[in-house]
Order: sequence, then C-alpha cells, then structure tokens
Amino acid sequence: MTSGHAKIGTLTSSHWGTYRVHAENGSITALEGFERDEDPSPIGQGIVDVLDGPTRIKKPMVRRGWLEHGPGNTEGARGADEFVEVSWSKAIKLVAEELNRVRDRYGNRAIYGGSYGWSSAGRFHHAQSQLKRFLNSVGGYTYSLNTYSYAAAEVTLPHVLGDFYSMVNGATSWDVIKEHSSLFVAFGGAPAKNGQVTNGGVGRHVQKQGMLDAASNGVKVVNVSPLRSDVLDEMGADWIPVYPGSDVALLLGIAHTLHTEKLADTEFLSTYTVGYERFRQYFMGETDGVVKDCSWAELKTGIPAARIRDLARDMARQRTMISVSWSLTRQDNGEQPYWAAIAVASMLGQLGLPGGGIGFGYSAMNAIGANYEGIPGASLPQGKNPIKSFIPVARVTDLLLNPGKQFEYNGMTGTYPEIKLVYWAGGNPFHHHQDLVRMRKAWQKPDTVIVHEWCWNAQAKHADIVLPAATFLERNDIASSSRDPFLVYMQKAAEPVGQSLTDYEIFSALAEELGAREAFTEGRDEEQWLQVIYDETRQKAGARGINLPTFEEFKAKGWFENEMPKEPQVLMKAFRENPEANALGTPSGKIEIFSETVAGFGYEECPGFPFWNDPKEWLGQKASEYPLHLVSNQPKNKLHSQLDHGSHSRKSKINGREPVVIHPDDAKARNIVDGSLVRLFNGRGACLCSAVVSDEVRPRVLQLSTGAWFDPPQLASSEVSCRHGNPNVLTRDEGTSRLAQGPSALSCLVEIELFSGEASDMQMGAFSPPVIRSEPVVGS
Ligand SMILES: Nc1nc2c(c(=O)[nH]1)N[C@H]1C(S)=C(S)[C@@H](COP(=O)(O)OP(=O)(O)OC[C@H]3O[C@@H](n4cnc5c(=O)[nH]c(N)nc54)[C@H](O)[C@@H]3O)O[C@H]1N2
Ligand SMILES: Nc1nc2c(c(=O)[nH]1)N[C@H]1C(S)=C(S)[C@@H](COP(=O)(O)OP(=O)(O)OC[C@H]3O[C@@H](n4cnc5c(=O)[nH]c(N)nc54)[C@H](O)[C@@H]3O)O[C@H]1N2
Ligand SMILES: [Mo]
Repeated sequence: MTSGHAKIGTLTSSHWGTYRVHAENGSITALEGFERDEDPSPIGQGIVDVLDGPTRIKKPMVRRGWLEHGPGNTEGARGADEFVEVSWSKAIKLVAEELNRVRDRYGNRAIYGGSYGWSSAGRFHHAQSQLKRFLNSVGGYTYSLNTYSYAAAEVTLPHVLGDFYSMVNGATSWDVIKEHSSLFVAFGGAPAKNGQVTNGGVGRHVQKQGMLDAASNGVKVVNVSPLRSDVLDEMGADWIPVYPGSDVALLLGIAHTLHTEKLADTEFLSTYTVGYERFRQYFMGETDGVVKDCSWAELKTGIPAARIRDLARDMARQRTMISVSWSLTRQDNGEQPYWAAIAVASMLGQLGLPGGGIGFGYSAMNAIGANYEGIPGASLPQGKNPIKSFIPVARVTDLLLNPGKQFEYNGMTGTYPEIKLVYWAGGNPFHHHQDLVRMRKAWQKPDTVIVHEWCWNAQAKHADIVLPAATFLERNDIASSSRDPFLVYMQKAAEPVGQSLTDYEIFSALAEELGAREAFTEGRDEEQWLQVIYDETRQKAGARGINLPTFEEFKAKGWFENEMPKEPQVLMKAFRENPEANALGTPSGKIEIFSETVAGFGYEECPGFPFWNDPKEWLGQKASEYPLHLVSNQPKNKLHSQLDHGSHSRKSKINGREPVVIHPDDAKARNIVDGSLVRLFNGRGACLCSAVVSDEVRPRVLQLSTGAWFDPPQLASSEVSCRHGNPNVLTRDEGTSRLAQGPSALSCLVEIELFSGEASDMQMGAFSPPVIRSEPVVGS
C-alpha cells in the first residue's frame, strides 16, 4: 500500500482512522490508509490543504471590542467584530487576569467549562480533559452531563436495562448475525457513512464488510427510515419510509399485533422482565381508551396497517435482530423509542440468543457490530471539581439566558447559575447546538468567551480570546478507545503552524501565571505524561491478560492490536443464561418494561413505560405552516464540522453550498430542480442550500447533513440566518423531556422555496477568516 511513496510515513490516528503521514520538506503532503486497514476512510486526506493557509489560526487573537473596552457589554459584537493579534505573553496575562476577576467576584461556578465536543483522538492531548484538568486545578467550574449523541438513552437505559454503555458497546457482532439471524429490522437504518468513525480512533474499518457479508449470507434487511440510503444498496433491503419521529407508534402497533395474535413469548416476559402488564394495558387502550393497533399506528407513521402487521408476524416467526439508531434518541420524547424497542424485543423473547434481540445503533460507529476486545486505556486524570452546579449538556442556551431558573432532570431539580465566563476547547457549539439564532443571542451575555481552536470556524469567530491550538499531526500522543482493539502511537509529523501551541502547553502557561503549575503539570512534559499514561494502560491491560510491549517497543512499531475475543459477542447472553447470577443493574434485576423509579418522578410525558406523545413537530400533525420534515443527520464526508473547509468535504458542496435532498414531488410543486439555490425556513431561522432532487428521501422529508460551517450574513437579515446550509439554524432547542433533557434536533418542520433574493448579496464567508489587525505598538 505504500507504493508510490519512497518512505513509509509516520503513523497517526484520528476518530476517522489510522494513517501513514507523508511529508516533504517539513510539510505534510498526504495521509495514506494504515496498512492493516482494508477499508480506510477518505476523510483523513481532507486536512492536508488546510493545515496551513488563511483558515489556520496562527497567533493568539483578541476581539477588538473586548481589548478596547474589557469584559462584558458586547452589544452584539461577538461574532461580528475584528480581531487583534497579540503576543502569547499578553494573551496568557489577559486570560489569567480575567479568570481571577471572575473567580474573585463571582466564584468558580460562574465559569462554564462544560465544553462539549469531539476534539481529536489521542488520550493525552484530549482537549476536553486538558481543559477540565486545568479548571479543576484553579477551583473548578460549572459542568455538563451526558452527550449530544444519545443523552435520552444514557438516562433511560440505566432505568430499563441497568446500564447504558455496556449495552451499546456490547452489541452482538455481525459475524454472529450473519450465521444466526434471518431478519434484521433497522430503525434508522445502519448507515455505512457513520461506520467510518469511532471516538478515540479506528485501527481497522470492519463495519461495511460485516454488513455486506451478513446480507450475502441471506440475512433479510428491513430499513425503517425516512431515507432509503440508510442501508447499503447491496443489502437489498425492504424500505419502510416512516414519518420521522414516529417509530414508537410503529413499535406499539407491532406490540399490539404480537399480543392479540398470541405471538408474544409469555415465558420470556415472566422470567426476564417486570411490568409488562402495565404496558399491555396501555397499548390495548385499557388505560386511556385508545387502542394502539396497526390502524392507529398507520395514522401516526404514514405506513399502511397491513404492512405493520406483516412486519410484526415476520419478526415473530424467525430469528430477528432489531437495531435502533442513535438518531431516534435525538428527537422530542427521545427517551421512548429505545424503551419501546426493548419492550418489543422482550415480547419476541430472543434477547440473549445469537442473532436475536436488540442492538443500539448498528454502524453508528465502526465499533457497533464489530467483534473486538477493547483495551482498557488510561487517560489524563482530570482531578476533582469542587463545584457542584451542572447542566444537561444540551441546555446551554437556557443556562446563559436564564440564571436562577430551575430545571428538572432525571428526578432531580437543578438551578442554572449565572455564567460570566465561557471556556471552550475541542468542541464547536456553533456546529452542534440547536436553534443557533437563539444561541447566538445568548452567546452575547457572558462577560468573556475564551476558545482554543486551530481553524477560523464560527466557534473561533464568536470568541473574545482565541488561543491557537496545534493539531493532532503536530504533537505526539497515544490513540486508544474502549471501542477499538488498536493502540496507536501518534507520532508528530510536522511542527505546529505559526505560533500555535498544544492545549497542554497553553494550559501549563496559564497555570503558571495563576500559581497552579505544579497542580496542573505535576512537573511533567508531554513525553513524561505519555510514559505515565502508557504505563497505566499497560498495567490495566495486564490485569485483563493483555500483554502490551514496553513503551519503547510500542513507539518503535507504532501500533498494537489486541486479540479477537475468544467468543463472538452476543448481547445479554449471560443474563439470559442465568438471570439470578447475572442480574441486571435495575432495582428488580430484570428488564423494566415498567419502571417504578421513573413513574415516581411524576412526569406525565414519561409515565414509566414506553409511551407515545404526539411530537411537537412531525408529519402526522393536522396542519402546519411548515409542511416538510427536516432530517439533519451526520455528514458522510467529515466528522461533524471538522474539516468542512478541507478538500474532501468541499467536493460534496454544490456551488459552494451544502446540498439538501428533496423528493421529486416536493421539488416539482415548488419549481425546484437539481442545483437550484434554495432557502429553507421556519419560525426559528433560514438557511441557503443547493437542491438535489432524489427519491432516496420519502415525500415531505428533506435531508440536510450537519457540519456546514455556520455562516451568518454580515448584515443581520431576517431572510437568511446562514448562507452556507447549517441545519441548526432551523432545529428546535428543547429538551427531549424532563427525564433526560437531551437534544431534540430531529423533530423539526420547515418549508423550502427557490431563493428569491440576489445570490450576489449572499456570497459565502464561512471559509474566510475575520478581519485581523496587528497589535498596536503602543498601548491597546
Ligand atoms: N441538527 C443536528 N445537530 C447535531 C446532531 C444532529 O444529528 N443533528 N448531532 C449531534 C452530535 S451526535 C454530536 S456528537 C455533536 C458534535 O459536535 P462537536 O463535537 O462539537 O463537533 P466537532 O465539529 O467535532 O467539534 C470539534 C471541534 O474541536 C476542534 N478541535 C479538534 N482537535 C482539537 C484540538 O486538539 N484542540 C482544540 N482546542 N480543538 C480541537 C475542531 O476544530 C472542532 O471545531 O453535534 C450534535 N449536533
Ligand atoms: N461520517 C460520519 N460518521 C459519524 C459522524 C459524523 O459526523 N460523520 N458522527 C458520529 C456521531 S458523534 C454519532 S452520535 C453517530 C450518530 O449516529 P446516528 O444517530 O445513527 O446518525 P444519523 O446519521 O444522524 O442518523 C441515522 C439515520 O437515522 C434516520 N432517522 C432520523 N430520524 C429518524 C426517525 O425519527 N426515525 C427513523 N426510523 N429514522 C430516522 C436518518 O435518515 C439518518 O440518516 O454517528 C457517528 N458517525
Ligand atoms: Mo454524537
């Protein structure tokens, strides 16, 4: 695989794969797939042309208004102002003084360090851990709980199955499915595009081949999704094009059929579950007078009753694996789909059998469905946070807007503190958060926003102080993930561009200024920390019978691959074999189809068993000004917003803007053709996109991937909030329910039209840096 290159490149790893890095005269020229990876991802190459250039942040930067007037009172200038280059010593001094001012006057809880985001692979230079360790060494911060990926499930599954992470990571592997399953019913599909990544690094991509092998061995696939392309064409799936957000109704129709046709496994239900009777009374209409049969489900899902009934019968008569994609959790009442799917899987009685039962998000990452034994890798210790105030992560705008207000979460009541300083490293809320127009306003409220970034994305542009971070190619690190069998030594391939420093170097300098250097660094440099992290990993691995080489040997070879597990993974096998000895972590030790605990919280939208609420926005509603459902899913050509400015992602744009996929019927009704410049809008915002007309989406659904860099017009406009196509100017910023308060981006109605304004007024600025001035020589 190295032909064409004189030398074998140094090794590196990323969330999207492991690569050999080729450099000439100190500049990186190519990233080539790792020789052990048969299916490397093209995402990696996207970084080569943007490591240097106008989008790279090369020096510390301070927003001009902040530099001139000090903290506070932005008057909307955050995100619109010019920047001034300053020296590192000045930048460090400014940040340290501001941290001191806020700590002294308001206390550490006025610092928001929840800083969500993926940053880069590598255990030591993990930006989130670096930031948290630093803030803990200077008194702590208001933190965040859960993720944007699947918050609703992180909170719900512990109540229902006793744990979340072991259930997700423990998915029955494709090699078992291939041998034992007859039917694979995929809610939200099994999108191969997502199998390119795993958080913490991918050694070898196995997801796509695993799926293809299963299909060619005769496993029948049903794709329950608004998008046909959510399952590989080669798998020949049957497509059930549900209304987005209606899976719970479909599952209730299935449950009703299984029960009334006596297809439910009553022995399994009584041995392994509690609370089935409460659920049965509900779907039979005994509690609310509404029978949730297939005719009822037809109205809610847009799928004919007979099709739902056939599916239920098919599932009951053969070995069936149910997959529920993570996207199902990121919607209004996102707590319910997993619960409903677990209840149906329990009725089928195949949980714990090879090829039967349930899996949470096949192909959401390379790991989910792979057969592997993760290595228990050590990470950078974050220290202790003495501050007890927190938010559910997706409530960040509420936090900034509503100090003192109470919120409910998983049976608790919390209060939003008043935030004066926001510190972010390794995440991009102008990518990940919903209702960006609202967030952008809230973002003006804190006195100061500090960001570490390497490129001029919207996150950097909306900060007061931007500290330029080195990338993963410009430092040494160790990549490891509990979801991957590889450990990779990430060897520095080039010097950091400009004056950029690693996050560790930046925080070390700040800690020094604040008198906390020893607490933060423990006297160690990068090399010494890597040694410590490696030694701990080696010890932990050893305790599990995995023999890692010495650090020197590991560095010399560059990688280590763990052996395959002795027995292929079958989810809940031990529980099925012996439910007493291997009881689940729920109060009853069994699967809780009804949870007393959740019922005890008294949330009527979430009464303690799988429950249908009409979503706030969905195609089943009577009438709406905005008749189309927007599916904002993960992008194929990048990870979130990362490398959107790079060559690989830019190839997928049309006339520079993000493509939106629209069904031919909906396009025709609006005179939209392939390549049309279109405007998507609703009551929250509007964005421009380029149209792609295709029947790969069901009618009345638009698909617009996440990740296009947020690009507000220079002059505020009510017509267009983003010129580039970031769907989060349209999405809802409301919690899934009081149980998890997760993000609900996927419950979103919009309208689309040909853009009637002047395209020349809407030229993109997403990939242009802000106006930058050199530091004034005298004063500032
Ligand atoms: N509408 C809608 N919105 C969504 C989703 C959706 O499905 N629909 N999905 C959600 C999900 S699942 C997620 S996980 C989130 C993802 O949201 P994020 O994780 O915030 O997205 P990323 O673009 O990966 O942001 C990582 C940032 O870290 C920076 N970075 C990389 N390496 C380093 C480093 O070493 N140091 C520093 N300081 N910075 C670094 C990158 O440049 C980038 O800006 O988005 C969520 N948002
Ligand atoms: N290439 C690439 N891979 C990634 C990522 C990335 O940014 N790029 N992000 C990673 C991250 S952080 C995460 S959390 C995972 C996310 O993994 P997922 O949540 O599985 O990813 P999505 O692509 O958002 O959603 C999968 C599909 O669900 C369908 N869907 C949406 N709403 C509904 C619904 O209500 N019902 C049904 N039945 N289907 C629906 C959509 O058609 C969509 O294509 O992906 C990971 N993998
Ligand atoms: Mo995610």
